[in-house]
Order: sequence, then structure tokens, then C-alpha cells
Amino acid sequence: MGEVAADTVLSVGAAAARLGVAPETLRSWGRRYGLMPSMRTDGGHRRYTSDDLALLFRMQQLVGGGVTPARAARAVQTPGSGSDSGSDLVPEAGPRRRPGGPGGRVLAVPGASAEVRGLARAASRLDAEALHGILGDLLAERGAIATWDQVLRPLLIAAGLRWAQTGEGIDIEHLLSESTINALRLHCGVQRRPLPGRPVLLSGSPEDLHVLPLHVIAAALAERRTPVRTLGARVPLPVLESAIRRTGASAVFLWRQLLNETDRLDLAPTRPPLLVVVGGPGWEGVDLAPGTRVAHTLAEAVDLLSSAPR
Ligand code: B12
Repeated sequence: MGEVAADTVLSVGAAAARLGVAPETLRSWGRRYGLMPSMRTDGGHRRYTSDDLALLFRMQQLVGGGVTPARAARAVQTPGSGSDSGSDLVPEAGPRRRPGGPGGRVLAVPGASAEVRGLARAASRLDAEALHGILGDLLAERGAIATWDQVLRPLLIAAGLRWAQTGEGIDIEHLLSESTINALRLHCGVQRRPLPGRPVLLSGSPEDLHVLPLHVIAAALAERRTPVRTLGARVPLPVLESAIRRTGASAVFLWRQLLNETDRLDLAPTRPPLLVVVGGPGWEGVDLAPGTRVAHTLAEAVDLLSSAPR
């Protein structure tokens, strides 16, 4: 197995992330087949131990190989059958599924945590439901900044590298991006209402489709109850200037991933003045207007934007 430390004690979300299945799948395995977490915290929350997780890994392998969940659950719970339980089981019907899903290998994320590897498996199977569920739970447990830095960034970098090295995996990149945006939006929606005041505008650059950092900033600001408007990808500068005027924004953040755009950024002056923050590798060598701040990390961007006078 190799993925489970002897003293592992995990919440449903963390266990699901390690397995690369939706948290709801684990809940239903518990309800239907008795594969429940065997520990409870002092506060009454259920927790999976390393032994529970070993059973779940085996269960997932069998189900992934085409065995029905009911048969797989019986096999893994048979007393004394050991970690090889179920090895004589054959798929109910159809061809055996490969772990990478149709046509693909599992996305490699060298040196990654067990959770990142679990998510990589879900992404490689194009399992949007699992990705969305796992990300939702991680966001609720850790918040937007930690989920981005610890989990999403390593995964996205691996997806980008795979594409650069093999030309493959654009489907994985798209699915991962969509699931990430969906989970981040949902996370925004469950926060307390933003405090009143001038909003922060988040914008992509004119020729650039890359906007994930905007959505993660929006989620981190929503946690801080800062009002936000996310404009999304490919926003022409005159459109951005008009949105700044119409919303009375306190600050604007521009993400630029790609290098091949204009070499100047000079937004029309506003009254009251606007905090302009830029982030992303695409700003290298660009002539920025005086006063423009450059954020190098998500946390830095969030700190700057949430401190703009509202
Ligand atoms: C997701 C993704 C896509 C998605 C975007 C979906 C969406 N809605 O955003 C899709 C599939 C649409 C896409 C399209 C393309 N992509 Co793309 N994509 C990516 C991927 C995997 C993640 C992008 C991302 O969000 N990066 C943000 C984080 C994860 O990157 P990072 O390296 O950790 O971040 C650095 C900093 O930005 C900073 N940082 C990290 N997080 C944050 C957050 C904030 C707020 C701040 C301020 C700083 C910060 O720290 C790091 C050190 O510099 C990257 C791989 C990568 N490594 O970025 C490729 C990547 C950016 N894409 C690339 C390319 C070439 C393309 C395409 C041209 C071709 C293609 N792959 O299909 C098209 C471009 C179309 C266009 N006109 O825009 C290249 C760019 C190469 C280059 N040097 O310019 C990359 C790097 C892949 C690669 N390894 O080659 N892409």
C-alpha cells in the first residue's frame, strides 16, 4: 500500500482526497456496506484510521477493476482474508478499467502528498464528480489559500508539464480547471455575505484564457467578507476601465499568464484612486504605471487587495 502511515486519522474529506473518490462515495460506502470510520473525536466527529483506509483502498481497487461495490465490500470485510481479499473476484461485465481511465495514464506528480496523488488519480479518470467533491471538502477544511498552495498548484503544474512534454492531457487540464472553478464558486457561495463597500475587481488579460488565480482570489476574499466582482478571461482594457468606473472599485487585480501581450499597462486615473495589483508570469518585462503593485503569491495578492480602503 505504502500510502497510509500507521497513525493516520482522517476526516471524510481528507480520506476521500487520498483515495481520489468523492466524499459522498465514502459516505455511501459507510451507509450501504458498513465501511464506516472506526474512530470518533472528542467532539463526536467520525475519523478513518490507517486500518480503515487500507480497507477503503482495497475496495476502491476492486470497484475500479469492475467488481460491484456490494461484492467488493463483502470481500474486503471478510474476517482473516488479509490485504489480498477479493483478489479472486472478477469484473461483473465488460473490460477491466485501467486506473488512468479510458486512454490515459495517471497524471504523475513527483514528490506529491497522498492527497495530491489521490486528486491526480481522479483527474486522470476525468472524474469531475470526485474532483468537485474532494475540492469542496478541502476548501471547507483548509480554506482557499492552503488548498491552492498545497493541493491545486502542484496538480496544475503537473498537468501543464504533462502537456508540454507529451502534448497529451488537455482534456484533464480542462476538466481540472472547470472542477476547480465550480468548487471555488460554491465555496464563495457558502461564506457569510460580503461587508458593504466598494468591491475588488478581478480581471483576466485580453488574449489570455488562464483565469484560475482570479477564482481562488475571489474565494479567499469571500472568506474575508470582502466584496468582489470577477470579470473572467479575455477582458479588453477599455472594458475593464468602464467596469472600474461603473462599480466604483476599490482595487483591481489583473492576472496575466502568457508573455505575448502588450508591453504597457496604464489604466485611466480614477477618483477616488484605485489600487492596481498585477500577478502572474506574463507581466515580466511589462512597463507598469507608477504605484502598480506586483503580487508574487496568492497570499500576497489577497493581503494587498483586502487592505484597499473601502
Ligand atoms: C489550467 C491551464 C490552462 C487552462 C486554463 C483554464 C482556465 N480557466 O484558467 C486551458 C486548458 C484553457 C489552457 C490553455 C492554454 N495553455 Co495553459 N495551462 C494551464 C496550467 C495547467 C495552470 C494555469 C494556472 O492556473 N497557473 C497558476 C499556477 C498553478 O502556476 P504556478 O507556476 O504555480 O505560479 C507561479 C506564479 O504565478 C506564482 N503564483 C502561483 N499561484 C499564484 C496566485 C496568485 C494570485 C499570484 C499573484 C501568484 C501566484 O507562483 C508561481 C511562481 O511563478 C498551466 C501550467 C502552469 N504551471 O501554470 C498551463 C500553461 C500556463 N499553459 C500553457 C499553454 C502554452 C497554453 C496554451 C497556449 C496551449 C494549451 N496548453 O492548450 C493555451 C493558451 C490559450 C490562451 N490564449 O490563453 C503553458 C504556458 C507556457 C508559457 N511559458 O507561456 C503552461 C505553463 C503549460 C506548460 N507547462 O507549458 N491552459
